Order: sequence, then structure tokens, then C-alpha cells
Amino acid sequence: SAVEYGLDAPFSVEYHDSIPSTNARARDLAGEGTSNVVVLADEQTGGRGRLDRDWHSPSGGVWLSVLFRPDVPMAHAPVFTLAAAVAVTRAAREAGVEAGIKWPNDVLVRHGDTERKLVGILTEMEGEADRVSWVVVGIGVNANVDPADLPDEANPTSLSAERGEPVDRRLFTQRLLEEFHALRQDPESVLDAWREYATTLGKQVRVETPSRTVEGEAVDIQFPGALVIETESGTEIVSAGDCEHLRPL
Ligand code: BT5
Repeated sequence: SAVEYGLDAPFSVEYHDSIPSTNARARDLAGEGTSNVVVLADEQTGGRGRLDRDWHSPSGGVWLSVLFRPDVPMAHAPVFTLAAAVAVTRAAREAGVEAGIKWPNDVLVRHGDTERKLVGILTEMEGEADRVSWVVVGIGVNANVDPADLPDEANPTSLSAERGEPVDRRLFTQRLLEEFHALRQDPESVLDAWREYATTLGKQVRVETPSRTVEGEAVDIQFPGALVIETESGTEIVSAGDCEHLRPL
């Protein structure tokens, strides 16, 4: 219900021309007791990816973080990462860019055999096992950015590079947030939408986690975001948070 997922209250937007990290700022706001804020920046000077990796965030991107306080157990929070991936995929497609989702948190554009990274998502949270205190969903979109200014090894792309012209960032951000807000209030619908855009399902993959490597066919996704893999020795389930790398085989 709307109340359960905390949709009732309006959101405010805090805009920065330049900031170290919108996620760090949103976490600080959470620590001050704030909720329902979108922190948005044109440039980040200390953007972060998962596992403390760097996230390059030159001027022209859409770098944003959504802070909210859903009434859900901690274990359900990964569904918000999936919701963000679906939201940004829909907004990209509306902007004419055929994006797809690579589990767990990348939005990519396929060029022949290579997949180029358009978006990264970083979800952070704090709270008790039975109820999160806050969730920050950080979404980094290479919007009007030259991929030559991004790290090569990541095979980056951008909305402007794919379209051949800049995107209206205001309109794009608005559509992205509308979709995200609708999805985060209706977590049951997220998985079906996610499957529709997934590039990972039906493929042979190798997933590395801190404790093991799992190889097999990615057959499905499970609430709140785990990947189901059929291996030679049976079905394995890898949670999104455990994934360090996923490679197609
Ligand atoms: C992610 O990490 O993909 C999550 C990125 C989240 C960024 C957003 S921006 C708003 C908010 N504020 C923050 O500080 N963060 C969030 P991961 O899966 O760990 O991927 C990181 C890797 O992607 C790096 O090691 C690089 O190889 C590559 N990379 C870095 N910057 C990139 C970019 N702009 N585009 C494509 N790839 C990039």
C-alpha cells in the first residue's frame, strides 16, 4: 500500500553544480533525520561505485540520489536497485536509446557483441533487520557526456553518444524519477518489469562472489534481487550484494 512504502509525502530536490558524491550527501541528510529528498548534481568530484570503486562523473551527466524511508525489512532493500534499473531503462528508451539491464546493477547498450555501460546504480541503507531506517538509491547516468572522458576499461557509453545529440536532462530526470517512484511503491511489479529488459537471463554466465565462483545458465531472478543459476551440479542462488563480477561465457 502507499502508506507501507511511504509514498504519501512529497519529495524535495537539492541541486548542486558540483559535489563530491550525491550518495554521501544523501547519507548525511539521512543522518540528520531528513527523508524524501532527491540530491542531484551536474558533476561529482568523488563519485563512488560498488565495493568502493570510483565512479567518474564529469559535468553533463545525471548524477542523483533518492533518500527515502520505506517500511520494509532490510533484506528487501535490493528490490529498489532493480526498480532504479527499470526506471532508468524506460527513461532511456523514451529518449531513443535501446538500453537493457545486466544483473545486478548495470544498464547497458549492446553494440554487436559488446555491451557498453550507460548507467551505474549504488544502493545504500541502514537500519534494523526487520525495518530499514533509510535507503539511498544512487543512480549515475552518462547523459550528455563524451565516453572518451570516461574510463576505457568499463566500455562506457552515454545517451548523447548513442543518440548523436544531447538529451534534455530535465525531462529525462523527471521521467526517471516518475518511474522510480511508481515502482518503489509497488515492489511486486518490479520483477516482471525487470525480466522484460534483462540481458542476463537465458545466458551462460560466470558470477564471482567473495566466497565462490558460480557458472551456469542464468535462468531467473528472485525477490528481492537474487540471480538463479542452473549449474551442472544443481540450482544456485546468488544475492545481488554478493556479486563482484558477472561475465558472459
Ligand atoms: C556502479 O558501480 O556501477 C555504481 C555507480 C553509482 C554511481 C552513482 S552517481 C550518483 C551516486 N553518487 C555516487 O557517488 N554514486 C552514485 P560498479 O558496478 O562498482 O562499477 C564501477 C566501475 O564502473 C568502475 O570501476 C569503472 O570501471 C566503471 N566506471 C566508472 N565510471 C563510469 C562511468 N561514468 N560510466 C561507465 N563506467 C564507469
